[in-house]
Amino acid sequence: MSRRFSKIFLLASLALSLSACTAEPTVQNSQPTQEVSLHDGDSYTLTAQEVVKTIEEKQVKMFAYNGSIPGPTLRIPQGASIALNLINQTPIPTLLHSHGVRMKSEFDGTHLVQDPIQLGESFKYELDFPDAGVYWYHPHLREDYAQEMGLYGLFIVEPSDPDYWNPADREVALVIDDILMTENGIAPFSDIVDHALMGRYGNTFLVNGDTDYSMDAVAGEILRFHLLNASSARPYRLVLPDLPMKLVGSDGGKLEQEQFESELILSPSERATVEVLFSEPGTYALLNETPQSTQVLTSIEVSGENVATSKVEEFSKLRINEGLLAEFKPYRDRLNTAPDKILRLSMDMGHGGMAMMDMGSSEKIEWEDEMGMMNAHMTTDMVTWKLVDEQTGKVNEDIDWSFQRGEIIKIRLINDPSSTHPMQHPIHIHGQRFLVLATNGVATDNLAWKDTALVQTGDTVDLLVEMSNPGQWMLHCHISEHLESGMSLAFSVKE
Ligand SMILES: [Cu+2]
Repeated sequence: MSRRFSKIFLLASLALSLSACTAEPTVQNSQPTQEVSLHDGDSYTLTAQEVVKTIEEKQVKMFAYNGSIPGPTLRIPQGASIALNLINQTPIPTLLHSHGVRMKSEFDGTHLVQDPIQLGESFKYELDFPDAGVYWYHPHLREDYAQEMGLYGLFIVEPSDPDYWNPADREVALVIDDILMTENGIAPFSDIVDHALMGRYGNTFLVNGDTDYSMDAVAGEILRFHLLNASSARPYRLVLPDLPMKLVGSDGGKLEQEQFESELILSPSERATVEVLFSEPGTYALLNETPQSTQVLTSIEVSGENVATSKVEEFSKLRINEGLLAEFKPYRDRLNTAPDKILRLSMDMGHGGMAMMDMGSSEKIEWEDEMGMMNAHMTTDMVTWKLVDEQTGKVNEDIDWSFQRGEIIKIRLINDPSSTHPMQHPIHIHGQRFLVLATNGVATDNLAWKDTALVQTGDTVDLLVEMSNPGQWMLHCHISEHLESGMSLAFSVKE
C-alpha cells in the first residue's frame, strides 16, 4: 500500500526536513487564498510548489497549491465536470485526491489507479461533481508530510436547487488545521513516518492558513460557514459561545433536519455547514473547547445595531428536508439486518517490548497527544494499525473486497477497546457515499450522506455504503500516520 512508496521519499523528505526551518531567497512568499468560480467544461491548473510562509514570526518553507495555504477555493456548479491539471513543482512525488467527490476511479488520485507525479510532471484529473456540498483536495502520498506542509484546498459545490440552503448574506469557508512547531520552525519530518502511534498533533492552530484569523460582520447578517478539519490527527470540538449554530450540512450536503447545536465534533477530513445569525453587536469567538484545553480559532467582530425580532424568529425556524427523509426511508430498514462486512480497528506493536507498557486510554476521544515523546519517536516500523476483516481474518492490504454497482453494503466498524492503544479513528471511504446508520446499536436520528465517520474508542459503528461508483477504491483511517502505518484496504466495485 502507501508505504510501498516510502523509499521514494527518503532523499527528498530528508533534504526538506533539514531545510524546513530556513527559507531560501528564490522561493516566493505564500499568497492569500483566492476563490475561483469554475463552470462545466472548464480546465484549471493547480501547481504544487514550495513557498515561504510566516508562522508566529518564523519564516518557514512549506508547500502550497498556486502559492496559497489553503490552495484556491474552487466553486463548482453541481453536476459540472472540470479538468484539474496538476503540475508538481515540489521535490516530492505527489497524487491529487479529491476527497468525497464521486469521480471516475481513474482520477481518484491514489496509488491504486495512478503512478506518482514526479517533480516537473503533470497530470490532468477529469472530475465530475454530482453532489452539492463541501469537498476538498489534498495529496495521497505521504499525506503526513505533504498535507501537513500546506497542500490542501476546498471545493464548494453550488447546489442546482437555489433553495438547497437557507438564505444567507454571505458564505465563509473556514479550513481548520494544526501544525507542530518547535522554536526553530516546523518540527522535522523523517524518511520513515513517525508519530505513528497517535498521529502528529500540532501545537499551533491555523484557520485559513492564519494563526490569528479574524473576521468582521454586521449585526443582522446571517453567515453560512463551511467548516473543514484539514489536520493530520487532531479532532476538534467547535463551540461558538452565546450564539446558536444551526447545523444544516455534513460531508456530502444537507441533513434530514436542521438542528441547533452548542458544540460540533469534527474529526480529520470531516466537514460541516452551519448558519449563524449575528443578532447583536459584540466580539465573538469560534473556539476549540475540549476537556483538556481551549483555543480561539477565529474571532468575529460584529458592528451595528441589534436586529429586529422578526429576523431572529425567522432564523429560529428549522427546516425538515422531506426529500432526504423519503430517500433514506428504505435505508433505515437495514438498521436491524446483519452486517455484510465487519472490520475490527486494532493495532500491533512490533519488537521492543512496548506491549508490556500500559498504553491504553479510557477516553472516547483523545483530544491531545498525551504520549508526547513516545509517540514522536514511534515509527511505522514499530506500529501497525490494523483493519481486521472478521469474516476472513485478513488484514489491511490483504483484504480484497469486491462489490457490484448498486449494492447497498452494511459495514460494521468495531473499535477494539482492548487493543494495545485504543483511540478514535476517522474512517474514510473513497468514491462512494454512506450513512452512519447506528452507533452501538442506537439509530442515528438525523442522517446525511457522509464519506468519513469518526469511530470513537470502544464504539461499534454501522455504515450503510451505497456502492454507486465502479472502479478501484480505498477505505482507510484519515489520521495520516495511521494510513501510513497500514490502516487501509482496497475494494473494487464492478459495473
Ligand atoms: Cu486511525
